Amino acid sequence: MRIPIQSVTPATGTAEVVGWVHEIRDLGGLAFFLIRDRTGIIQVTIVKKKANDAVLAAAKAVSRESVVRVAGTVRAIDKAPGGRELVPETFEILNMSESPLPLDVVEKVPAELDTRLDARFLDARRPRVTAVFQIRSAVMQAVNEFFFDRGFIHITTPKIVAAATEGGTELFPIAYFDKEAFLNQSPQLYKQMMMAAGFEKVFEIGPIFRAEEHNTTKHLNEATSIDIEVSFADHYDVMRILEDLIVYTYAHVKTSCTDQLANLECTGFEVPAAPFSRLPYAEAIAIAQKMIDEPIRYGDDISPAAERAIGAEMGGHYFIVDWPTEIRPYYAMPYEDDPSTCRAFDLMHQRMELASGAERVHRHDQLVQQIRKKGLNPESFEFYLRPFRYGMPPHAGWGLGAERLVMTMLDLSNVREAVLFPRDMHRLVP
Ligand code: AMO
Repeated sequence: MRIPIQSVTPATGTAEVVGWVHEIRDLGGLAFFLIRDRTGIIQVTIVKKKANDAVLAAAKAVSRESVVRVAGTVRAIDKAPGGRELVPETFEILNMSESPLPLDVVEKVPAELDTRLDARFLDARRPRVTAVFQIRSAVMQAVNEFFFDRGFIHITTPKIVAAATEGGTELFPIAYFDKEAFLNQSPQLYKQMMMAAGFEKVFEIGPIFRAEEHNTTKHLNEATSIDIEVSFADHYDVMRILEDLIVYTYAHVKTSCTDQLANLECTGFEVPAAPFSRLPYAEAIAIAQKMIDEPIRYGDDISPAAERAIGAEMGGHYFIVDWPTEIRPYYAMPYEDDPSTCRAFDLMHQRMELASGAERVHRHDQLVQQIRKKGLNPESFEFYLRPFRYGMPPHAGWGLGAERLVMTMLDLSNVREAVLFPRDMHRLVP
């Protein structure tokens, strides 16, 4: 019976493993094969004088990255990975790989990201890349646990929609029979509608589509958004949920992904401490004005350079709060005493924005007015506005980018590293 390579020890006595031929070293009388599965690597040692003919024939024929099944005796040896080696009695080629490989799986030859993404199935065989996606999976597990533990209802909302959520320009139009339709930019309108349904606490993890013509290291045209909406809550309440989630997720990764973190050399991996600081937007702008040359004024969006300068000053995770109403979406609730600022926030990591959220406008008349103020037509939002006329509770929520969360957690240089098959302006295949 096959066992995961990670569990093979000299104490096992004999073992059968399946995996890929990671490396081949033929020293004449002696041949070494490294066999890799998703759990680890084991050395297979063949002493040619002692091995049987079938083993010798397979060992001679096999190419790198072929799939093999090897069974034999396990022996302790200092120099091999994991302090053990497998001396085979059988060596079976399950599927031979072509040569040369489009990408070197052994990480001696660093490849360009584009080459790696073109051959993602091979790239993902590299232990470092496997580690990223194992950690991403652990992040998703933690996020789901966190919300289920707190009584959230998991929802799934449509990705084919009739109207823009976040405003007009960044939409992908699609052919939908005889109707005009788009890929959804955010579950925003639908998660809010579920507050009118009385669901009270909902979460969704799903794709969002942004037709942004940004070719940067932190923008994707298809991203994964972790969204929540909570009734009878204000923006402070959902900020606390957000920082608790970040802490919970980091802590889960720290305890459940020690091997993967070691593999990625994330030696300084630290679980952040909540509460995160709350920096008013006006102060964030003042920091940027001090630190960078480009002109920036109160009421401007925070530019990438400003984001970096503020991040350098603040470090770690922090919130920017009390935004000018003018630069936030129509659904953000203005403060009663000063409607020029609103109950919106961004969660920042030193390197970039991770999440946006707000307490929402829940009164129908005020919402219609705010939609008009943004130059949008309330008629195209009728399906969204309707629930606000029949008992919409006060509510708040946020959206957190899953890829940016993983990227900043693991200090990856490009957000594409955190996506199996990224979609950007130049990449639609594979
Ligand atoms: P926003 O548009 O700020 O807010 O998106 C929320 C978070 O989603 C991630 N994100 C992206 N990640 C990679 N590439 C992109 N192109 C991209 N666009 C967004 C970011 C961002 O912080 N409806 C609101 C949320 C709310 O108020 O509940 C919204 O979508 O990490």
